[in-house]
This record gives sequence, C-alpha cells and structure tokens, in this order.
Amino acid sequence: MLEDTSFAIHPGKEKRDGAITYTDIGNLVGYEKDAAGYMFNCTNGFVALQVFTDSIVRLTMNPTNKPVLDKSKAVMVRPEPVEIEEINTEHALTLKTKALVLTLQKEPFRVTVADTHGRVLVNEDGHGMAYRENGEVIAFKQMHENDHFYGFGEKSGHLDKRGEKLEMWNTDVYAPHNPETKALYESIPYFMTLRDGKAHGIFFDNTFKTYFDLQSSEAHYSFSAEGGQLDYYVLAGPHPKKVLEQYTYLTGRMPLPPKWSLGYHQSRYSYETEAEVRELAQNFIEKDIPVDVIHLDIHYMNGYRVFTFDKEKFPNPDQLIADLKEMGIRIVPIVDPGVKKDAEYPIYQEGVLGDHFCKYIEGDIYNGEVWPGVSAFPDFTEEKVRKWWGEKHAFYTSMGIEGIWNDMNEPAVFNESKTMDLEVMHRNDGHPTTHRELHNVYGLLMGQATYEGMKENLQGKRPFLLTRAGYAGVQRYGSVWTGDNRSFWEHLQMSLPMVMNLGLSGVPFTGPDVGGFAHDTNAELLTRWMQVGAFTPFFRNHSAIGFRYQEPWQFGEKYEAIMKKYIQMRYQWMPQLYSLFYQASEQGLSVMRPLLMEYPDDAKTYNLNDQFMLGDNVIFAPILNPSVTDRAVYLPKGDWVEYTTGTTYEGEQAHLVHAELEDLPIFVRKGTALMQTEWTSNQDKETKTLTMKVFASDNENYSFTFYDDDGETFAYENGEYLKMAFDIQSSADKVEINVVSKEGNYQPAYKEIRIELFCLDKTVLVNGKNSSIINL
Ligand code: MIG
Repeated sequence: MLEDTSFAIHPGKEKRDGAITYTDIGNLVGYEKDAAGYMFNCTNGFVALQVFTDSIVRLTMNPTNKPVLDKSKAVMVRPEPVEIEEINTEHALTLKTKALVLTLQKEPFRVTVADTHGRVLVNEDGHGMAYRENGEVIAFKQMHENDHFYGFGEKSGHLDKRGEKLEMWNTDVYAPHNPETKALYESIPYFMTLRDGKAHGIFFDNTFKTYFDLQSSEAHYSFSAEGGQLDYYVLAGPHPKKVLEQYTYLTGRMPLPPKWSLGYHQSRYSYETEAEVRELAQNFIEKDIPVDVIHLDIHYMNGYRVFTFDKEKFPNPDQLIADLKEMGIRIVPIVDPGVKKDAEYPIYQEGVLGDHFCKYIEGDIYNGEVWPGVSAFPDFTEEKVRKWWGEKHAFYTSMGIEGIWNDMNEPAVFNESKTMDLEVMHRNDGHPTTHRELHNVYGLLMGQATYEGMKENLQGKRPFLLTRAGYAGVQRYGSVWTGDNRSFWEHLQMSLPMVMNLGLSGVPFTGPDVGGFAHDTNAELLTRWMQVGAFTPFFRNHSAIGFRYQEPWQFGEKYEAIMKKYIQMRYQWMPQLYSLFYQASEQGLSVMRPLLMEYPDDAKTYNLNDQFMLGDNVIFAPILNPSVTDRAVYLPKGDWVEYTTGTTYEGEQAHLVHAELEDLPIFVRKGTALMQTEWTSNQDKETKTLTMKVFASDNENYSFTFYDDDGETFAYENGEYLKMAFDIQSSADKVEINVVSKEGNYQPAYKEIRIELFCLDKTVLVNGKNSSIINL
C-alpha cells in the first residue's frame, strides 16, 4: 500500500544501480542452410533465419541451443518457398527477396532489414541481440527520428506509443485503467512503426512476460522477455494496411461473426433473475429500442458453478431463451475457467477423473480462489482438455444459446499475484511448460476450446465468443471487450485509441463497456458514449453491481430518445458494417480505424486520438467532454460532407463543428458511398431494403465491395453469399455507378438497391443507363 502514498517518491528511495550488462550475441562463426532456412552459429549463441514470404522474415535467437521453430501458439503458417538471392562477402551476408534486403553483418553479428529501394526498416546500431544470466532476452533496434509506434494490443494511453514503456502480462485490472497502466487483460506483443508515410511491423512471438521500451533512449528502442527465445518477425509493409495483412497472414483472421453479434448488447453484473431478464427484454420491445443480445453475468449459475443454472432464480432457462428468441433477442451467458472444488459437482468430478485440471509437476491439482470459492482450472494447453471443455458447451447450445462470454481467463485468481502459481506445469500436448511461460496464452487457448466446441455443437451455425484475455491470434476465436473501465469521461476518451490500436493489432471486433463498468454513470456521459458505441465494432452497454443502472431509458425520455436514435442508426448502418466485417475476415483490416491507416502521409493523423474512421470513407468526431457542444475536427485530403446536415467541408484543415447533445458529427468523403437499410423491429431484423447513399463530388472515382449473406450459418463457404464490386465515377453533371462484378448464390429479401444521391443535383447512370435502381 505504501506504493500508493507519497512514500513512493520519498527522497531516499531512488536507487542507482549500475548499468545492466547483457551478453551480446557476438560474432558470426559459421552458418548452415537447409530447407527450414538459415542457422547462424555465433560466438555467444544461435540465430535462425526463416523467410516466410517475400515480405516476412523471422529471426530466432537462442543463447544456448539451436532455436526451436515449431512451438508458436500464434502463428498459423509455415514458410512459403521463396526465391532468395544470396551474396556472401568478407564482412556480410546479404539475402534478397522480391521485397526485402537482409544484411547480416558478421562481426559483430548485426541484422539490417531494408526494402529493395534501400529504405531501412529495422536495423541494429551498436547494440543487437542479447541476453542475461537470468534468462532475459532482448533486441535493441535503432529508433529513427520520425518513428511512430502503434498496435501493442489492448493498452491505455494515446494512439502513438513513442515515449512509452509497455508490458505484456495478462492481468485482471479492476482498477486503475490509467495512461501509466502497463499491462491489461490481453497480450499482443506486436507493433507497427510508421516513418515518413511508410510502415513496417514487428511481431515478437514470445509468451513470457514481455517488455517494450520506447522511452529510455532516443537512439534505440528495445523489446525483451523474461525468458524463452528472442523470436520475432519483421513485416515489410509498406502501407499500414499491408502490415496488417501480413501480420494477420501469420496469426490468422477473424471468422465472419454472426450478424446478430454486430447488434446492440445489453449487459449488467447481473440481471439476477428470469423475471428481471424478461422485463428487460419487454422494455426493449415496447420502447422499440433495438437489441440483439442480453448477457447473463455470474448470478445465473448455481453457486457460480459453470455449466449450471440456479434453479430458483432461473427455473426454466430453456423457455426463457426460446421466448426471447421470438422477440429477436439472444442470451449470452458468462463462462469463467474456474471450476468449483466440489466432489458432488459433475464438472469437477469429470475434470479430476479425466485429468483435465492444471497441476504442479509433482501431480497435485492447482487450487485457486475465484467466484465459486476454491477452484480448479482446466489445462487448456492440452488438446484433449480443450475438446472436453468444448463438448461441455452442449449444455448451453441444447438450450438454444449461440454465444459465450469468457471472463477471468487471464486467468484471474483472488490472491496477491492475481493469477495462477507460476510453477504450475502445463501438460502442453507432451511438452510440459510452466505457467510462467504459458500464462499469456491461457485465455487464447480457452477461447479456442470454447469457439471450436461451440462451432461443433451448433452444427452449422456461427458461434459468437466474447473474451477478456488473449494473446496474438485471439481474433481467430473471438471478439474482445476492454475490461473493467469506469464511468469517467477520460475512459470514454481512452477507449478510442484503445480500440483503434486493438484493430491495428489484428483484432477487429472490439469495444469498451459503453457507459462505463464501475462507478455511477450519468445521463450526459451515457448519451455521448452511446453515440460512439453505435459505431465501435463491438457495442455493449455493461455496468457493475452496486452502481447505477444504465439501460437506455434510465435517465428519462429526453436521453432515451437520443440513445434510441443512435442504436437504431447502428442497425441502419448494418449493411455497411457487415461489409467491413467481411473485409476484416478476408484481409485482416480493422473495421474501426485511426486516420493514419487511410492517410499515412498526413502527419496530422499520426496521433489523432479523438476521431476515428469506419472503413475508408467515414470520419467520426464525437463529443468526449461534459458540457461541450463544440469541437475541432481535422479532415484530411478530400472534400467532406457532414452526414446529417449536408454541410460541406474542405480537407487538409481543421474545422470547428457544433454538436448539441443529440448530435454526433459524421463526415463522409465526397465521391464515395455508404450502404444502408431501415430499422424495422426487434422481432424482424432481416434486411428488406437496401440503399446506396452516394455522396457525389465533381471529380472522384471510388470503388468498394458490398457483401451480404444469411448472417447466421457457414453456407457462405459454399457460395451462399452476395458480393458486388462497385465503381463510382463522379463528374460535374453526372454520377456513373457501375457494377464491376457480382458473385454468389445468396438470395436476399431485398431485390434491388435504391440509389440516393446526397447534396448534389446530378444525373445518375447505372451501368450506363439513366436509373436510380440497381436490380439484383
Ligand atoms: O471480478 O462477472 O470484467 O465484466 O461483470 C469481476 C463479474 C468479474 C469482471 C468482468 C466484468 C464482469 C465481472 N467480472
């Protein structure tokens, strides 16, 4: 506790330890080359080099042995055959692919990664790869004057992480989420560097606690781990979108989620009884406020035992779920990893008798205190355990449940260290490994078990998974919410860069607890937060026990009407949103984007925290402060139209815009289009009409792809989808819309696309003919 008082800055406290000494990798002694790649033998260790593609290279340093190259929990691919040109001179070995030039200086061993135009991406100036006696491994890289750093998964603070120190150690942080909070629930040891408009990436695939230091020196940055190998990938970019494509090529992409999970989610810790849930649902129906999901937090269980319902509070869950489905609402229950130690509880019995729980090397089951009291934890590092756990979800799917919410999977334990004993020895499919090394992947592997089990049990329907903890690659299994924030304006502000950096880290389906989890929200904050939430990829209002209820109607009609309008807008924008989710699932691109992703040459976007984009043509500039109705907005190159007022703004400058409580400033780039529909009702959410809103300009050309399918099954994998590529050409007097291609067999309820022209009086030509309709 002394840490939290001024004692922490007591004048006598500063210690001046001597500089830490590292063992440098030393000189190159010799090397071999085989099918797997290059193996460099250096004076103080080994370095393996693998070329994955023309644009992706991997380096793995092991101080004592030849590097192990096949133990990643994140990387899903193996090196492709790549043609490499090799030039060996006295001082260096040079390897060239179509995109990269690697220079391996021999004495000392130093690596420079450049592109084929001579642009240096990553280089070691002075220091290189090194390690310490205690097992720490570290890489130093030169920091260039104009380097900006993004990604790092789920982090507090600003968008650009230059000048920060960050840590990766999955941690249950109820409080605080401050700018200085270094580790949260997710560990994604990956970042993208943007320098003078060009980007490259580094993925440090190490599951130990890792550190990124972009602060201590202006000359270098470093990344290090408490143990393991120095195993990292350099991604060539050069566009930020390319970096993201390369990173998700390695770690996988989000499978297309069910459309209902893109809707509005209402949650609370907890809606405690069946009657309360029914009343909640009824309220949404009566008020015509859209909702797709109601979450059940820990109170639904019998004594917090997972895979049970409390018989008194929820006497008939099957009926509840069926009735809600009629109303167009799904139930998503929480499932934590801790299994109550209770000899009469079947899941615990199966876990013990089937040998599914985490154990010490000596054989004792690890016990930790969580909600149900003393509990055991499934060892998700074992395939057979993942399978067992996955199959258990038949309990939920047989009731009609299609989505699961995983919490506490860091794993969180109620003790000093906040987690499992680091000595616990995970079985890890025949490669026993301590919790110290696998801590950061526990949540990822629980996610895998849950997603795969749900998929199997749902027989053709898409599962939805929401997870709190994860590691690089978590996007393959689930969406992520940013944990226990508070009802502070500062946390609304912070949620923007947080979600944008998660998107840049390969996780597109994310969002904060809208309204704030802990602390009492208020009418204005909730309203402003709902406006933002309506356009973040994951949209859930969630609040904690003991704090004010924050459903959209809790603050009176005035506020309810505004919130309702924005939740409905979410549904009006669904065709646009779904097409962006499709793009994310195909290319790994994020749905919610920082402006720098679309305008990497514009330095004004490099640390723009209070604006964001959806896709490549819409900018949102929400109000993020109390009592404020005016704000500055920076618009990059192009002409922009404010969505509601139709006012036109010039790009490459800042504007002052006015926004009353009911207003959210939205800017659409002229020359582009948006796909939208109408809100009908909770009971019937099928898209029946489709409108293409065209924001014409006088001389623009825009192409985009619209995607749709049944939103619920995997039939799209067999051609049941609709995919249309459009080309829009605006000129002084006309707009020409051309269907460039149309694919797939899906037959939607809508039979045509209505074209709505915004702001301008022009003739519309569809495929060369005068028309305002595109027939399907
Ligand atoms: O320690 O299940 O972040 O969303 O409501 C609290 C109760 C455990 C933490 C989650 C929060 C959830 C709460 N959980």
